[in-house]
Amino acid sequence: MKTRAAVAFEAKKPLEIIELDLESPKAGEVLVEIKATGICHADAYTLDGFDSEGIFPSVLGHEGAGIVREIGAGVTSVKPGDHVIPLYTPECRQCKSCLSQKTNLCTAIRATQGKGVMPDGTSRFSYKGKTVFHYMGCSTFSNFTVLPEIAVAKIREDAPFDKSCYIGCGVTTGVGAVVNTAKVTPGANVVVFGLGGIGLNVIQGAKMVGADKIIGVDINDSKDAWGREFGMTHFVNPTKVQGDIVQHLVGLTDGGADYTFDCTGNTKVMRQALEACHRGWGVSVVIGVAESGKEITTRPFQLVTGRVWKGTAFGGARGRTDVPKIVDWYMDGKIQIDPMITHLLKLDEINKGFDLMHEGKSIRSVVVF
Ligand code: NAD
Ligand code: DAO
Ligand code: ZN
Repeated sequence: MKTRAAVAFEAKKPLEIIELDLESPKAGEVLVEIKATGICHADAYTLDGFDSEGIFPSVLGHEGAGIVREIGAGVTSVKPGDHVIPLYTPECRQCKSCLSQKTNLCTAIRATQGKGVMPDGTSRFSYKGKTVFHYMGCSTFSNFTVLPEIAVAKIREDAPFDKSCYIGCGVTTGVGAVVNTAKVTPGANVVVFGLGGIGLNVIQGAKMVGADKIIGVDINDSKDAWGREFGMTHFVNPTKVQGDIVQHLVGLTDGGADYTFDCTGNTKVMRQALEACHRGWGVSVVIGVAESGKEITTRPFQLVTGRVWKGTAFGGARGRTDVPKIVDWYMDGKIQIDPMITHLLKLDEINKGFDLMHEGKSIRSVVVF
């Protein structure tokens, strides 16, 4: 079949909207009609050439929602007509990682996904007879895409696609980091560094679980109002603090935060986040993805004295199990998504979505097919 898609032919060039050839799903795969897709930093990171493992030409996009249109042989967990969210972190429920119940980092299709191909080692996309590669196993910048069955979460049918797509990455990453990775407890003091599309979701996750102080830290004053909309109780702009930002936050939290989150990807901020934790028990979670080659440092005594440094991918969520629950939280009004979708675009306008992100003018731009 043919599918309209925004294709990344090479790094640092705008996406080209063209018609691609798409093969039918093979055994264990499903064809999904993508109804909406968010534009996330990882897509920009790859398109801007920062991802040393970026593969071109490819169909980017990993934050989508759509409808199953066809299933390959042996597919049993979804059927045509089911509404789904593609998962860049699949859940096979059979590999060592899935069975451990200690991580969401399923390894079933890890090797081939990283090479831009389906589990059988080939791509379903092509253009003029030449291979076009998949991206993060999702390729949601195409109106139709093929995914492994284990990489789709079946969701309720009354959830609007232009909002639920954000659960495919940003919402689950932020809210999941609070609920699954940090396991923030009611009454806790929380500090969130970086109030973009991820940090705001950490804030609303912290509010949902009953945190007491929720302190947002951002160098951009316009994030003060954004944070408060989702439950932030205090705002700190580090560029306007007299003296050391860590000491300032330790003062605000009676000796240090119970939980801190880095949502900037800046390794200096990651250190501040760790050191702003309370001695003896504070937990700092790295969510931000740093530029390749960057390293984190702190004095080991910070860890000897009981602070815990950990990280999270996709909010520690087991996609097929947890994503439908997060959709329920949204539909039940426990979390908000609508105000964070700042721009709705057509596929032809997708490059504008990247511009808005780079200019810091959007929280989330969503392309609707
Ligand atoms: P964003 O650019 O929208 O937000 C980042 C925010 O950090 C901005 O508001 C910016 O003003 C602020 N900031 C920058 N420097 C700062 C500093 N020194 N101190 C305080 N604030 C500062 O980005 P986003 O979409 O929210 O994503 C945040 C990070 O999360 C990115 O690195 C992204 O790649 C990563 N991410 C990780 C996962 C995961 O699974 N771990 C998933 C999605 C995104
Ligand atoms: O299983 O080894 C692995 C890799 C899992 C990929 C997790 C990606 C987390 C960062 C995503 C950035 C934005 C989508
Ligand atoms: Zn698995």
